[in-house]
Amino acid sequence: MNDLDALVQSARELFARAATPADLENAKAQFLGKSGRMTELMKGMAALSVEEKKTRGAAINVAKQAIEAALNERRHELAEAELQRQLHAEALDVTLPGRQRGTGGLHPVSLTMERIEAIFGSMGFEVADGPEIESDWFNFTALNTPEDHPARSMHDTFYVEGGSEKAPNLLRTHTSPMQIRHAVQHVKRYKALAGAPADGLFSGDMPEIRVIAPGRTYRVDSDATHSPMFHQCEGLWIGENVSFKDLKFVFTDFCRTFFESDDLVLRFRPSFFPFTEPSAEIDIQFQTGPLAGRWLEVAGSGQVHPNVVRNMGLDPEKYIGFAFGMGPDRLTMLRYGVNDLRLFFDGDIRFLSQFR
Ligand code: 2U9
Repeated sequence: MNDLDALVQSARELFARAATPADLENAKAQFLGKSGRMTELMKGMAALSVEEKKTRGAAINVAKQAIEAALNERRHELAEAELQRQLHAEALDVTLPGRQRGTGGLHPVSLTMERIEAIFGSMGFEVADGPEIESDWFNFTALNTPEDHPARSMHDTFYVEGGSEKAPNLLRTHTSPMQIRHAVQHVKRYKALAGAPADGLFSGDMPEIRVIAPGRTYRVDSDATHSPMFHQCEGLWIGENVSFKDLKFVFTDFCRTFFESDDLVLRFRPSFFPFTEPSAEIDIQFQTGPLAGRWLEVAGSGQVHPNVVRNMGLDPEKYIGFAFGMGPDRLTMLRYGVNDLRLFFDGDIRFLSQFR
């Protein structure tokens, strides 16, 4: 191999090693630049004869063209590689599914609340609303809860700022205060219509009170079956002749509709609540399905205590009725077979989206 072939060879090798256009232009300067190898070769011709200059000149020209060709080839290669890199980086997979706006859905406990409202609505119950921060009076005193009742302790109830030491504010521990508020408003209206005194016990005529109170409630309690925030739905039916018979009928109808089970059986078990007397726990039993045969506690209930009827502004000799209270969280667990209450409040979309 002569010196020119060797030069072309080394140019090709150096160009091939250039990884970027800038590398390549630097490599080019070494051969074709002002003080590059080609210029050196040309200078070297000065000492040659005219004849020798002709052949050497022609040979150098051929070598120069070969180097330029190699340079252009490598330029194209690098440009093509850059193009491929860009195409790859900006690649669009047209077979991927498009981005869609996710479909939202109601929380499973909200679905239960809506179900409860619809079922009791069909039986003529109104839906009450009211504050989550309550006064001691509406949450405890009006509901016949004694001053020294354990539920009033700081261990069980979240007390909040505002109010006084004798009448503190708290996060409602049940939804009953909404029913007291509703009943007081109801009675006030019919007292006024009858021209009865606003502060006495009313024994005139009025339409029945039939109301449910669904909502968030709070207690100092936290484990697999208790959350510091939980839901309740209570119901109240007050009239002149409303008895346990009506409670049994209404609640049986509710449970069978809610669980879509016509042969579901109810059991009333004696119990105690300050606001009802007598009181009963309500258990249900499915005849078919995964829970068949077991007694499951679903609600508390009772005939409203005369002191509570008085606190509504009504004469308990004339007006009587029943109340019940249930936990929609627990009803949701039973309906869908969920075994941990905390799943409802963790906000994990993989769990929640199953109820859409
Ligand atoms: C008024 C008068 C009485 C509502 C009642 C219960 C029994 C009861 C529990 C069920 C599940 C609470 O969330 S829970 O643990 N509730 O056992 N609630 S009677 O009694 C009332 C309500 C309002 C004016």
